[in-house]
Amino acid sequence: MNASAFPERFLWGTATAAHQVEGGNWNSDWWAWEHDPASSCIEPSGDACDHFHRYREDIQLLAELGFNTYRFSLEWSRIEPENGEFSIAALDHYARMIAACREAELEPVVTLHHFTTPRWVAARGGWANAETAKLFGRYVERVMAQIGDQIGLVCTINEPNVVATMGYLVGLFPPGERDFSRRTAANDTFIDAHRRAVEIVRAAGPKVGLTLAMSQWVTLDGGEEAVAALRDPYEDVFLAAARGDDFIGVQTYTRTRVGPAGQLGPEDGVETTLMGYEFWPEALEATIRLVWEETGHVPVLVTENGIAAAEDHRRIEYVRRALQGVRRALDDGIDVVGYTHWSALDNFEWVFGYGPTFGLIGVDRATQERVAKPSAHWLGDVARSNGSLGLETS
Ligand code: GCO
Repeated sequence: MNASAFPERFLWGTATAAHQVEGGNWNSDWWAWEHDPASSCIEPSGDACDHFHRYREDIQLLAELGFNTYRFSLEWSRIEPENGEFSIAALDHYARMIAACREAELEPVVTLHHFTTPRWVAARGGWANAETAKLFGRYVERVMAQIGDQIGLVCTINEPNVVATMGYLVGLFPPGERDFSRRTAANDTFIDAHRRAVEIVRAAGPKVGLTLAMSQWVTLDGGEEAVAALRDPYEDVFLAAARGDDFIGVQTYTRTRVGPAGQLGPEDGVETTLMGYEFWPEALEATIRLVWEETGHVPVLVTENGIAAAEDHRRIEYVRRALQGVRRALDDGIDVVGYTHWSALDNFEWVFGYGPTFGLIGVDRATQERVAKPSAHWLGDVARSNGSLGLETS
């Protein structure tokens, strides 16, 4: 492959989410969910990676590894702990994180909502309540007033498709409901919240988009109707809502096979990851192409991609192949602006707890000691060389 086919100023980074790394996020619906015996959570998040206190060292380490970007999220339940009551201390904390990124020469990519919702919002009906879009808008106004001039890129809502589906249809995320019409209501509220946030963020200066969980759909014979039924409320409605945005965040982990009876498990003989997903790095390229077409050419930022793996060399192989796909997409003229790997640190993987390790950097759960894995050094070198080293076909 040719050296350095990546555009100048391509963003190379890693991603985290507040609740998965900060620790002590007791005021969110997820903390309550983790401690609810009715949930399927296998363990609580606890101190997580104590990133709330250790962010400076973590950001420094990411910069030393060679990255130029860090994607992280703000925790709404810290910034607005009760209805209309804003914490200046929490806002100052995130302003310090942004400043730490700037000092380390990492472009901050800031997500405003990553799965967690303040308990007081959840108590008012959460995302199935249309009013939540207005509450979210007020929070975004307050955040932008404080830090809008310090950031270049803002993701409004992380994977609203997952939160709506897992929380209101599948019952695995809070509030644990299983009702198709409640999922539709949550979709609608998320789309309204996103549109409001886009206006507010744009007025403050940064570029703005949402991020979506995407999958490479593989339709087996007779599965056409089933795949359309799955895709429409999960993907298509949000792709339509993202048209005209400054970028769209693509988050892809694997492919999904669908037959006449619906979604199928992994194909016999295909390697699986610790999440039970098929090891399928080419899914990233397929979803970038799909998103580019479906949104009418909104620039793509890969906001998440990676695997949970005990054997780190499988992560390197996965990311190498995924990035080769990104390069093919670029070669075909698709505007891919960056890649933030999921994840910087081994962290709290929601209902699955600390078992699935997605991190480039390992975290000792007792001492919080960080150890950069070989994949961290490898991807950092890829980043430093702007993709001209490390991506050769093996
Ligand atoms: C997501 C999730 C992450 C998960 C990751 C791995 O946005 O999909 O934000 O929080 O940890 O996807 O499953």
